[in-house]
Amino acid sequence: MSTTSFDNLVKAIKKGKKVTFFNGAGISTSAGIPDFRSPDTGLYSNLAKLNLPYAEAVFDIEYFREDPKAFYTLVKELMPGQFPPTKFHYLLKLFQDKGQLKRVYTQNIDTLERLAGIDDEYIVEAHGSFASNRCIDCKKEMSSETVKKLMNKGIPSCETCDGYVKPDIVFFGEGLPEKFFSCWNGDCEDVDIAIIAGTSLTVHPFASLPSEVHKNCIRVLANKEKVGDLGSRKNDILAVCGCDEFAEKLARILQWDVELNKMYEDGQKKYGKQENSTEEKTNEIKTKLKENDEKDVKDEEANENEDVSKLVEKLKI
Ligand code: CNA
Repeated sequence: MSTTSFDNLVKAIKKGKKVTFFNGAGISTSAGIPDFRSPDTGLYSNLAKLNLPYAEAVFDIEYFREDPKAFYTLVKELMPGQFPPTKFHYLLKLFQDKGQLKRVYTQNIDTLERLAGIDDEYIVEAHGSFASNRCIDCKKEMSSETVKKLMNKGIPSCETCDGYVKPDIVFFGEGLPEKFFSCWNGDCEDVDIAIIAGTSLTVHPFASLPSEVHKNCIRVLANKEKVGDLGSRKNDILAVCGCDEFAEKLARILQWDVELNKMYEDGQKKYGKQENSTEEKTNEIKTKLKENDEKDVKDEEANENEDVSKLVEKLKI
């Protein structure tokens, strides 16, 4: 990833051109959420324990009707609320703040774009999200709180018709949300800069979006491997690297790095796992030692009192 290869991208951004993002699971792996297809760490390579007939069955609506257990085992691992947004997510937020975000098309269901502060009008969750849930038969909605409660007892099922309930994430065999089509119809001709990140570009129709943008569009791939037809057009830029590394590099060139780091650190404090600081740990240890010292003093006093009582008893005899 050389700096000169970024020249056209940086010039276009400085001219005020807007950016459209096309995201996949790879933008969230550094937050701790596994993607589908990375060897060893991806969900598909870790599904053996679920005894599925084939890996994709876990997100297949017909298989879910037969046996929803595998899906709900995974849900516990993927459920939002456990993961903080990454540097890449905050790069999108920076583009929004600068007025240069056109749209974020995401295949992700983890809602981390929202958590990073991207407004609803910019986000197209092509494969739905965990934000809402409904019965697969009568379509009655169920709140996420109720789903979480019922999940502790087994598979959530509808209070009205007893059908299984699932989050509104799009399974194989289901249609994409209307917003995906309406936004893309309007945006398609109008994408000047496309950043395609963290996706294997294998799930259609999403996978074909980057090839539908106009010929003069600057298409940038930020991914650990080369995917799709990226690299086949003269304006294409290939950044074959981690998404966060890409975000850091672009922010540095645009001199947005201080803002990016601040946003990321604030996000870690707000949504990251709360590791106690060294100072807090030292204070905890000091408090424990003090408590132990006080207990020792009390024990000694108790022993002394016991000795005195025994002596008094003896003297009585
Ligand atoms: P995928 O097929 O698993 O591909 C991920 C791609 O990202 C691969 O090309 C990897 O090489 C690449 N990659 C992984 N980590 C990084 C990284 N740190 N930096 C750069 N590149 C990286 O996932 P897709 O998104 O292409 O597949 C579409 C599926 C995945 C959608 O239906 C999603 O719903 C589904 N999914 C979403 C999540 C999530 O919401 N976080 C997690 C797992 C799967």
